[in-house]
Amino acid sequence: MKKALITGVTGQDGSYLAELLLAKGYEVHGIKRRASLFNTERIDHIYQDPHVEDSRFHLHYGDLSDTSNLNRILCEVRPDEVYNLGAMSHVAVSFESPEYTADVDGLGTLRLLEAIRFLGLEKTTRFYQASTSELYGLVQETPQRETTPFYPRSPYAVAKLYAYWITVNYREAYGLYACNGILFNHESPRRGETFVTRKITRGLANISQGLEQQLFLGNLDALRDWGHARDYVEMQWLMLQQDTPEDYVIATGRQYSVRHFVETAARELGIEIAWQGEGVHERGVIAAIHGDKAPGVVVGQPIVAVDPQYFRPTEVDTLLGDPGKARRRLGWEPRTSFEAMVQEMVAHDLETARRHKLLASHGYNVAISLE
Ligand code: NDP
Ligand code: GDR
Repeated sequence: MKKALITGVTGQDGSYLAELLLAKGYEVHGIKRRASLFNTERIDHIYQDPHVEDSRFHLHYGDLSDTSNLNRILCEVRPDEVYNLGAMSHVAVSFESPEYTADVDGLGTLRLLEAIRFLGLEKTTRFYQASTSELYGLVQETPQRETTPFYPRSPYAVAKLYAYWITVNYREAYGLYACNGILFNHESPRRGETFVTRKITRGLANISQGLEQQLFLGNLDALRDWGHARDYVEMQWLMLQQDTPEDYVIATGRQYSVRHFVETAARELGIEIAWQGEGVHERGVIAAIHGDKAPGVVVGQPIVAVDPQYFRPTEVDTLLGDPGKARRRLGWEPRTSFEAMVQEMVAHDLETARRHKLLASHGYNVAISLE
């Protein structure tokens, strides 16, 4: 039975990857952080009681900033595959906490690689690094492929640049089977609530039920290549199953604006939006309502507004990936269309909003945290 260790197992990708590896018969070990509240919601459905003898899913307390902790976990588990998905992954927050981001996202990767080397596992343990399209930042070529030069535009992207190169260096210096997956944005109903896609689907679903009035966003013109996380974790696994370790871009090859995402999600709720104003004065107003999915709104009501607090000091305006190498070498294709992904996210958040509305109507206090 193969053993895998996943950092960031409690995150969006970690949860889908753990599911995939368990389905493939792996023994899966995940590192979770200690928190004052439970933080395992995304993996609770695959939790296995450690007291049961043939349990194949094990969680370890740990942190990418803690060298001795990582050394000990690696020494105990001796995994065949390590997936380094753990990170402070929010680009805007990285401007607020640049040093922490560098420590966890940059040096955290080095700590794991050093632990593998120190324990003499470099010939037996394969390593996946969660690299990112944010490395391209101020883009030098469109579409972006494996050979496109990097130009990071945030403390997050700069930390990930170090992680990318240290992974390449350990591959070349020590013969470690190590790969960078340069993944473009990928989303799902499990996406963190403060990333723009989930913020939109959750916000509009709440508005549709009358639980919120308005959704405040930053740059509506940003262009992204959005795929589904479930499709992308398959590539993370595939990359570690080849004869030689290589780096791959994972993307859909299609690009949409944040504004288009808002319109698509609204349409799923039966709402047509008309845009008014420009720049920081731009807002989305309900132009028409179809069906009865949005009882909490009326035509003419403004439901989206731009708030400059969500602008970033340096923005990544446009990203569009070329997944040609992944298709040719690994036969990988994204399976979920943009529309199907938005539909799934809206359906999930609408169900939650309806549940909250029902609870509120029975006198329960439902606190909705806004970003
Ligand atoms: P999430 O933010 O959903 O998950 C991040 C995970 O890292 C969580 O489990 C989090 O724990 C954990 N983590 C945060 N800080 C630490 C730390 N100091 N030590 C150990 N673990 C920590 O991210 P995604 O699942 O979306 O992304 C997975 C990886 O892929 C990340 O590295 C991200 O930067 C990268 N990436 C993501 C893309 C995307 O579009 N989703 C695209 C390209 C790259 P907790 O739950 O406790 O917060
Ligand atoms: P990104 O994702 O920065 O690409 O990083 P995010 O969803 O945060 O932003 C995408 C674009 O939307 C614009 N935007 C807003 N973003 C947020 N979060 N909130 C808003 O209100 C808002 N309004 C507009 C942003 O300016 C940006 O242009 C994600 C993360 O998962 C990284 O970890 C990963 O490496 C990259 O994707 C690929």
